[in-house]
Amino acid sequence: MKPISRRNFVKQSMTASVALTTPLISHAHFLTNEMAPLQFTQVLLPYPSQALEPHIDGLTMEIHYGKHHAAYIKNVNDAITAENISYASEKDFFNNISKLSAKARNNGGGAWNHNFFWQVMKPTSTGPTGKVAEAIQSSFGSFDKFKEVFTQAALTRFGSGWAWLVKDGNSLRVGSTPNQDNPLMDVSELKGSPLLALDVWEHAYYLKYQNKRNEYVANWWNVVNWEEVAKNLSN
Ligand code: MN3
Repeated sequence: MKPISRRNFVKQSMTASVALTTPLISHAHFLTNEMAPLQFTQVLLPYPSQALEPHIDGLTMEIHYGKHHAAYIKNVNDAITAENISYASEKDFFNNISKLSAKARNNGGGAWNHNFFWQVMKPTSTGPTGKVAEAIQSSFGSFDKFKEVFTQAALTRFGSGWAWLVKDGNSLRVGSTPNQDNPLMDVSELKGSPLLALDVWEHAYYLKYQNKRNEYVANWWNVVNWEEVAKNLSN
């Protein structure tokens, strides 16, 4: 091997340091991209649109997911761009929702709530087990009592909105929110970490149940994904 002169050594070190700098620059660029404005994305429907029948019909699911939810996603992202909203996460976005426009609030809620809703449903519900069953028992006394309280929240929400089961500190609570508000929003009376949600907008049930929200809610228990609720509880 040819001995390296001091001059050559300096030259080679400089080349090496340039080479080292290159990935650092592209890494910095990557970080900059990551801090680009928050964008909401629509989750894939975890099952075919007919999979929740007979409790929730396929056509309702197609319109609900493909039209209503898709529109919330598009509109919240439009609002984020138009209003230069620059929160780094969905959590920060909802934490500061009182400072944002009605368009951002309604569509941001619509985007997030439906992403959550699709995932807390599945074709065959098995009922709560393990820690979820224990938490429901200790907060509500029994599963039947919890169902009664949740059903009441869903039926007494006047007009459009959502019923929720949330974790609030060490206990579980049930409540409802109007329109597309959710318990992550700083404006929400009901606060906590969402475990389960039910959409009680007429668009969620009208084709099959018309004005009978009570039948929709009663049948919806057959499609609750308790494994997902357990996952939300452990987060
Ligand atoms: Mn809906």
